[in-house]
Amino acid sequence: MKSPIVLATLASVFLLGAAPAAFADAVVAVSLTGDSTDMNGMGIKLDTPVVKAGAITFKVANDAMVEPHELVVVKAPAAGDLPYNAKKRRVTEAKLKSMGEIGDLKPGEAKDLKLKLSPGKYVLLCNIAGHYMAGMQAPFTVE
Ligand SMILES: [Cu+2]
Repeated sequence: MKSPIVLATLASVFLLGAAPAAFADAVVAVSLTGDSTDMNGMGIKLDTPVVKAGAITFKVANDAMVEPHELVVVKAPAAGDLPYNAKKRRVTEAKLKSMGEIGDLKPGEAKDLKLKLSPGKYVLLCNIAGHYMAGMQAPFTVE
């Protein structure tokens, strides 16, 4: 028979373990897809495009076969498209407010990006040359 102390300890471990769920961060699953052998397959898929403001964990997976990808989170400009350098085939990040990024994710690799975001419009993108225009961009809203 277990002693009351053991039971109390088990109960408190359970409660401590369960408590954070009530204050859980928003979690967004992000799938980076596509290989340069098939630029049409390039994309960023989110399991939700809208979350509440606060701590947000992006669970970012590179689901490509051979292609490295990255994930950059920027504040969307007030109007119009993101500034783009056609020669470099990249978004001009210096002209944007970057909120955070995960660089150089290898195929099959997954990492978490934890950010605190206030309400507004954001864009998730991969800024490896050519990937943004091939479809690696996704709007994201924090409300
Ligand atoms: Cu990419």
